[in-house]
Amino acid sequence: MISSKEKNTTIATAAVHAGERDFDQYGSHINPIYQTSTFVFRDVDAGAKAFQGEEDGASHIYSRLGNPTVEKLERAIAELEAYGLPDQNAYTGMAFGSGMAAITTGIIAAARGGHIIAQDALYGCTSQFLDLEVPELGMSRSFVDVSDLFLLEMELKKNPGTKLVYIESIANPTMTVADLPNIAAMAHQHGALLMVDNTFATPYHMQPLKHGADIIAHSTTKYLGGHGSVIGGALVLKSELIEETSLHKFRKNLGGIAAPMDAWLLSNGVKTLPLRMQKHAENGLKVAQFLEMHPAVDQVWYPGLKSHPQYDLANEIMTNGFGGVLSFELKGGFEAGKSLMNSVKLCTLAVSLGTVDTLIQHPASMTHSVMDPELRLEAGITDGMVRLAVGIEDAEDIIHDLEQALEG
Ligand code: LCS
Repeated sequence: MISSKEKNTTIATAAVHAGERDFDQYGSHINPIYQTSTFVFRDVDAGAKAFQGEEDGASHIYSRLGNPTVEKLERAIAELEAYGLPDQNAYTGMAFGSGMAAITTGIIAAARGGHIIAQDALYGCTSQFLDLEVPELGMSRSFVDVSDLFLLEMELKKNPGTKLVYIESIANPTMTVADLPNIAAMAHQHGALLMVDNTFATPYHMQPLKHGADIIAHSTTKYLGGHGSVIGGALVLKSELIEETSLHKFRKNLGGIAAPMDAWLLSNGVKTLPLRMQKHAENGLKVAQFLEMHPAVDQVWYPGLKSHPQYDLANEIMTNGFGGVLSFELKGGFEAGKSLMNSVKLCTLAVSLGTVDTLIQHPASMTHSVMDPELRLEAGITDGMVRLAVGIEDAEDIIHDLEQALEG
């Protein structure tokens, strides 16, 4: 068995072997599914000992606390997010039953009782949680356009003692690329942690830990799983920060851990992440270039296009391309977008992203409909914006479908 940690491998090789440790007692090649709610104690003393070690989450007692199949996935995601870092072993992954379970548990643990400064454009449910639930849980929050570092600095000065800055490395659905090195430095200067949702970029295209982020969040539902068969989430952070924030205790008591079967499916997805992302990114760029040249299209937001406001930044901090998601607005506004979404034949009208097939959706009435409408518009999520999560079909076939739908 290759240990990707010991060998100097590429991220593609690391992904294939990520999370592996030992063979089980039968020498199973693929990680077995420990589909069990609880674990047997040899005797009462062993049970008591397992409970004494419970705080670090390492012992097997009960699958809400930890499960070997889930731990394999956790090691794999942590290895990819920390890939190439000199202190790779200092990071730990935690798997959750959904991206929202990971995000809410992480926010509550890291920012409890304090102030959070959040990006204005975020996935709709994250935005809604921060906007409406966070104040009811004894925390405060403000929203800011983090692409303007001056505004972020002002907000940090206005809220001394801010505990957490919360952003998406590539924002859903505006495709704003975060200036991670500067945002991390600024947050740290003011004593705040930086939490980054890296769902859109994945560690194949961006590794926020390398740029100073403290906590990485994922909806593993998307590219990490890759096949649209699982809802899941993950956090990756320094093991010592898990201790400081009591994150294991929060996950145990809030109860959001991933299920073994889901973790197993997700582990299979992680193995092909680089392979899939390469094709998503190649297709993403081709489709973005096609849409930008089309006479019916007003604007396209894709970090690989020169017209993207953070094109230079994206080239600096992204690796291997720019991912598979893009947003665009048609000259005919919402009505034209609606007609396009109703006319596609190969692309599927559905929310979510990161599946092998191409998905199209309307953020204002779907994924971001739960956001405060004023904040949504201020964040640049217009009523006419259409989001396309480009799949791994042949780019020419996706383009052909969009072409016929734009004519229709
Ligand atoms: N973070 C991002 C960036 C997301 O896009 C999503 C879901 C989540 C977190 C939440 O993850 P979940 O709990 O669903 O696993 N985004 C969706 C979207 O854009 N369409 O449908 C769901």
